[in-house]
Amino acid sequence: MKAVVIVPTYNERDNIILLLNGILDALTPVRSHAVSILVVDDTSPDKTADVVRSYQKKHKNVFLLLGKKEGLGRALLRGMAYGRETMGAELFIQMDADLSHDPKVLPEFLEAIDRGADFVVGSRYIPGGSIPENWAVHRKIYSIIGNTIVRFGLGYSYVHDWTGGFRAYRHTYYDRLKSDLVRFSGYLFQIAFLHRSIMLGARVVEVPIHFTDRRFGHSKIAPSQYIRDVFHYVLRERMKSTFRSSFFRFCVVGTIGFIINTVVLEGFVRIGLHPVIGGMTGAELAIISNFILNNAWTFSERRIVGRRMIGKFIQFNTASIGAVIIQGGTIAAGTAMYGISSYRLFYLLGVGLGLIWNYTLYSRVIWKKH
Ligand SMILES: Nc1nc2c(ncn2[C@@H]2O[C@H](COP(=O)(O)OP(=O)(O)OP(=O)(O)O)[C@@H](O)[C@H]2O)c(=O)[nH]1
Ligand SMILES: [Mg+2]
Repeated sequence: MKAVVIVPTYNERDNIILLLNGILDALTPVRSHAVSILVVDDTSPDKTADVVRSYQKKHKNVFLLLGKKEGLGRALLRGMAYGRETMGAELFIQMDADLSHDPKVLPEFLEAIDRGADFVVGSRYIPGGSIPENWAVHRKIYSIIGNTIVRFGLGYSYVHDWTGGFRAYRHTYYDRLKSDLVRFSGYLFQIAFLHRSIMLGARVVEVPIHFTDRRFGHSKIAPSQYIRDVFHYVLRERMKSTFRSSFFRFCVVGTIGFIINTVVLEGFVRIGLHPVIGGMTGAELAIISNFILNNAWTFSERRIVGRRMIGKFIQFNTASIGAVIIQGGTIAAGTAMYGISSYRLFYLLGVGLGLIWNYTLYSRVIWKKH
């Protein structure tokens, strides 16, 4: 596979040669992939680019892409665009230039890809991996808390390291996500790229890494705001996925149906009819409302249209009759045992039981996935 190692740099002149040597040493024995290196430098004032240019004279598979400083996320995207358009990259490897990422593990990344991984994550938080002992306590806390919020907040707890920048991924994830990713910067870029790739079905494999503190130069990423940004991301994504989830929509539609059902029941009781009749009529009207709203919204991606709707409505109604019978039966049994005045309690119980019945039939039968 044609692989491109993308190394973003900003003022890394003291590190870059050591890193390039390390990458070439580690990858020269690898035969299964044709590897090139692309340094994406944001015209560093310390003239990192000059050092790379002189290195290129002896190493034909080292490339340099210059740009203006727009942050790490943008630099990576620019590097990947160049990798795809000019270098024919099928696989990207991403690593920091400051010697925090040990190139010796690169062959392991490639082996994971060969075994079918789509997205390899260099992980500090699995057995065999580590964060620097000499990191200040606040930095350790930021990193651990940030990663824990993301892991459990997004609900993909099998991935342990979300914010690191030592990764390998197939080009498809860049191709499909590039326009979506421009709005994320810094650590959020790393989180969003991995998260969105997983949502597209990427098989993630973590390889343990020891993260060493940078030896030369200065850190560029400020931890301030970091936890807040991570928290906002997780919250926003969670709300989006909840709103999109069919069970949430089913509950909203069901609440509307419940209101219709209740108003009819109470109206019938008030004009002197038996609650069983009120309950069943209300339930039927709620069924009609549920069918229309679930079809238009809850299961919109499996929407039933045209003449099939008539047949489906009959099927839906038949299925929902189960809920009507459950509700009527619960009210009948309850009021027979505890007197007519207890009907509200058994109405609620019947609604609860009917809800389980309905959701199961709607998602498995009426709007079943094909
Ligand atoms: N091209 C480019 N590279 C950047 C930019 N910001 C950071 N980098 C590079 O991205 C990598 C990671 O940045 P670092 O500053 O090391 O961030 P960090 O690893 O979180 O923090 P320290 O290791 O403490 O410095 C390094 O190779 C940087 O040179 C940027 O705006 N443009
Ligand atoms: Mg670093």
